[in-house]
Parts: sequence; structure tokens; C-alpha cells
Amino acid sequence: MSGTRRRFFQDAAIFGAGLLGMSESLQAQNEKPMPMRPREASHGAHSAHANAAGHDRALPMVTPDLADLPHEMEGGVKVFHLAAEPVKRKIAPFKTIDAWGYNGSCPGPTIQVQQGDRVRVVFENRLPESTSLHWHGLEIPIEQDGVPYISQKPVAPGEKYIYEFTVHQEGTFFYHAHSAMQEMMGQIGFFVAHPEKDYKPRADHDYGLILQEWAVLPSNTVPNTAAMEFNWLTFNGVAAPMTTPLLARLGSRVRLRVLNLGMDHHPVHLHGHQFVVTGTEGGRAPESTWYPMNTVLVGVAQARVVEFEAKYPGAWMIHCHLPHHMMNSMMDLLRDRQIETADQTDMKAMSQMESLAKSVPFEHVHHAPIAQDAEKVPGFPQDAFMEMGMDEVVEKPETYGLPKNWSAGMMGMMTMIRVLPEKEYDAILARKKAPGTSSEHRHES
Ligand SMILES: [Cu+2]
Repeated sequence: MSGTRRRFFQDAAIFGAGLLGMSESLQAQNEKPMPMRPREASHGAHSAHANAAGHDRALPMVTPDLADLPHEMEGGVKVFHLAAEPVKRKIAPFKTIDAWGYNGSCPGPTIQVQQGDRVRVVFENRLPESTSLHWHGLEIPIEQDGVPYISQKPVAPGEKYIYEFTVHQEGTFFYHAHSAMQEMMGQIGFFVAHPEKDYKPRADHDYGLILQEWAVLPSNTVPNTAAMEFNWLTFNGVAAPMTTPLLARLGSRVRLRVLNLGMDHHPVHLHGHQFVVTGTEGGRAPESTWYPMNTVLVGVAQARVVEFEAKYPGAWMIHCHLPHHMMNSMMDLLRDRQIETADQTDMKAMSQMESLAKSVPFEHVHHAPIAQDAEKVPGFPQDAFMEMGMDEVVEKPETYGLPKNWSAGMMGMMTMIRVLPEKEYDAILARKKAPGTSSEHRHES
């Protein structure tokens, strides 16, 4: 028995034991009444909800794996600096692509303003070709609309252009290049306008996800923007398991904004909770239109805002439900080999899996267990190719305490919301504040 194969079975034993323990503790949790905390505002992290005038101020949105764009105030105007440029983006631990984005980031950094703000964006084009910025969904003068030749001259390489407008709306908007191929290279970012008075009911957590798809051939780094088939699917520029889990305190209200600027429509599904759609790319939806669901179709150029009460503790998946959007491109790892759907021999199947494991350039890759006689079943292997835990490589404070090999179940357009009781939530916050503490090596095999 080869070393790799032996490791499969060792891991299988450990994983099996872990599953048993997990289901027992889940059962125990289900028998207890759910502790509910109606308001988050009384708690340290979010106690700055109300402003001096006593009005409710909206909570800033958090865009995991992306930064916010800072601004300066100049005579009552919020001034932002945004530069379009090529960006190297690590979308998976073993895959970095040559995308285009803004300020070194793809997608671009998140812009957050208040309804009523006067906004100026000093835009610079560091791309090798002309571009412009379109403010998707905003009701602004035609000169600010950012469509080359129609509303402005294209911004040439090396040139600057100043956009300025007043935001009278509230809601989830975005900025993007108004050129199809540049959009597919990644030129997109959030533009969130918070309402003058916070929405009711108020949310305790507010998260944003940008959905993108990429066609990048094996051993290539440049997306093929003319392709119609996509092999890399990302949330905020990273494929699972690199996506940073969202955190929510047990009993809190969560808002999640999902934005799509790709070629496909994505049915985004939440596990274990029902949500209501409280807004679209056009702003807040009236409460009379809300009804329970747990999958929302986010079409191209749409934003969907959903809200839910984080009632049940656990690590709950949030993912696009299209099967091929729930995987990473294994072709990168298979290299010159093919996924075979015809009969497999034991030797062929095992050698595929072994060389797959060897080709991943980091230590500690854990596979899900397979049956002793797996090779005798027509169709094998399917997901056995893909389920490779790489917990250590993607470890961060937000992953602390997840079950061993959690990352094996996470691929493509996938993240999770970790609904955590008080103590566990605070423990992770503490780790985020003290970097370095999350990297203890707790590895058994
Ligand atoms: Cu999808």
C-alpha cells in the first residue's frame, strides 16, 4: 500500500470519528431551547449604532476578502481616488490569475457613502487601453454615466477623469467599466449608499459578496474573456476554501448583499435558515413584498439583499447552487490527465488520485474517505477528485474551531456564515485583533 493511499484510510478513520462526535453534539444542541438575543446594539463591537442626534445610523457593510476605499472630505464633498489597473489575484491557494481591477484589488475596493452625500471620484486609467466608470443604478446626470462616446470621451491610458454627483438614493449599487471584456477581466466594485435613517428592522451584521466567473485554462493566468464556459467561480475574488467565513452572533439579524456581474445567473442558497429579500439593485423593497425563501436567483447586473435572523448555531453554507459553480477547476491539478467516466481500473483511479495529491504544492492535503472497492463502481471517481482538505493553507481567525478537514467540502462560489454563541464569537474577534494567535498547528496526522 502506498503512502498516499495509507493516508487516505488514516484520514478516513479520523474523519469518521469526527463526524460521529459532531452529530452527537448537534443533537444535544437541538434539544436545548435556542437562546435569542433581540438586539446586538448593547454589545461592544456594534454599540456605535446611534449617532449623537439619536438617529439610527446604518452599520457599514463588510466585504470579506476586499477592502473599503477610504475618502477625504473637501468642502463637504466625499473625495475618493480610484485607479483602474492590472491586478494579480490569488483566487485559490494554487492559482493566481492576471485580472484587471482597481487600486490593486479585484474586485475593486468597496465604496460606502450616505444617502445625500456629494461624492467626487478622481479616476485614473492605468490600463493599456481606454476605459470609463459607470455607476450602475445611480440616478445621476448623464455626463456622469460613464458610457464611452455616449456620455463622455473614453478615458485614455494615463489620463484622469473626475466624476462628481449627489447620491439621493439608498441601496446596493456598483461601479464597473462599461466595456464587456473589461467587466469579464474583473472591473467591478460595490457602491453602497446607506440610508439617511437606518432600515427597520435594523441589522446587526451587513455583508457583501460579488459573484464572478473566470475562464482560465490550465497553466494559464490570463482569463479568456471571450469564452462561454467558466472553470473558476469566485466570491469577492476568491474561490472556496479561500473565502473568509462570515461571522454572526447567535440571535442577531444578518443582512447579506449579493451582486452579480458575470455571464451566468446564480441561485444563491443559504443553509439552515430562511431569509427575505429586502432589496434589489434598485434599493429597499417594501416589507409587504417580503416572503420566506432560502435560495435567491441573482441575475446578471442585479443585486439582491436578503436578511435573516441567525437563529441556529453552526457553520452554514452560503453558495451558488449550480453544480458546476460548486467546484474549482480540477483541470489545473489533473494537468494532462482526463476525468474518465468509463470503467476505471483500480490502478488507474488510484494513480490519478495520487498524482493529484502530489501535484498540490503544499503539505497536508486530506481526502475524503473512499470505499475499499470504489474502483469497481462504474462512474468512480467523481467528487473524490475534488475533496481535498487544505485547512492549514487557508487558516485565518474566522476559520478557528471549524471541524478538521472542513475545507474539503468548500469549492467554487461558496462561503459560510458561522452563527456563534457569545463566547465563541468573542474568541474569534479576539483572534482577529491579535494576529498570529490563529496559526497554532493543531494537526494530528
Ligand atoms: Cu452560479
